[in-house]
Amino acid sequence: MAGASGNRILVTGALGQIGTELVEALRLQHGKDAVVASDVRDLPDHSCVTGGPYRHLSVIDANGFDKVVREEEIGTVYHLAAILSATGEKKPELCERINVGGTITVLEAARKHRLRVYAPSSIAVFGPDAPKHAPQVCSLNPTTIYGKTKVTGERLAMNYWKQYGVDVRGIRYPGLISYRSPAGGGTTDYAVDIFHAALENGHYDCFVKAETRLPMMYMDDAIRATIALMDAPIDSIGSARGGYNISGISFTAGELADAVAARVPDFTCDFRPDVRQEYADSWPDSIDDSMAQSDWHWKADYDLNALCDAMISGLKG
Ligand code: NAD
Ligand code: AKB
Repeated sequence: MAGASGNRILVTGALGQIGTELVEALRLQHGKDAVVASDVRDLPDHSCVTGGPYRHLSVIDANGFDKVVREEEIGTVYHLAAILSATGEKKPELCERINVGGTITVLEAARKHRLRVYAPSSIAVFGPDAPKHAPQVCSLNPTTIYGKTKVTGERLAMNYWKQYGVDVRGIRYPGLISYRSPAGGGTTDYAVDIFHAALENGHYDCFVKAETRLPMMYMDDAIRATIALMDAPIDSIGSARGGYNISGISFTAGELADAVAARVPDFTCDFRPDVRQEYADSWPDSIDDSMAQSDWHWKADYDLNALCDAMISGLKG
């Protein structure tokens, strides 16, 4: 496949939890003018808007997307725009339109303009029938709408690679924990919200049961993984290119509450499960990431203690 028409980077959904930090990391790596942040929201004071080029752009507007790719001389897209699991169950049509429709917009532009693409997947691709320690390869039968859109995204990525040679890569992120930007309507949001609530009120009502165990990861590890995958030589990328499992930390909500209580005097947590318990129960406890380890040398740095220390010192400023 011939090279892309440009060599700048476009990030979709840049004002979200991951984009806020990925744009900063990419601008440090490539220079601020080389990275165009975009989102359907307008937040004039956001660091992605004040720190470099920004375009208002909806990923379901294929013509608008094409125009931005041409005008900004884009060669690589980090496609983060999406509707996450909890919002997706409330608004299933919107979730399919943005997650599947938006990915098709990006992949079609990639085919036409010879772009490289990063399109993340999620642990939500696994359903209740998958092993609780999720392997890279197994039947993917998610029960959430969001999970179904992520399975479709992985299949689209493989199809565009096989049929058109579009270099699309992705990671099945675990629940991501960070302090710079709020979590965006997912099931794993409790693992972010608990830190804010602990420091603001000394108390948190957690919406999953104490014994709920999910794969999680500190944002710095996720950003490092994303850049490592995209920087890896094309020959090292194997059959998991549409969605590599990556493992960070696996802990229960109760263990997280205890770790927060050890750092925030008098912190208390009650567990009051709501509908999101069902989504969490359908996902694995932990992830086997041996393919990411062998293909592009992935290894997480943060354990639960390091994550809690980083969150609390980050939020205290
Ligand atoms: P987020 O909800 O925080 O951000 C998504 C951004 O997309 C928002 O800023 C929103 O305004 C934007 N957006 C929504 N509709 C849009 C549209 N039509 N056009 C352009 N932008 C639009 O999400 P995130 O946590 O940053 O997730 C980014 C990606 O990573 C998603 O694909 C998500 O599925 C995946 N992921 C995230 C996590 C996590 O824990 N954060 C875990 C697994 C996978
Ligand atoms: C969500 O909870 O929806 C996301 C995810 C794991 O994909 N954080």
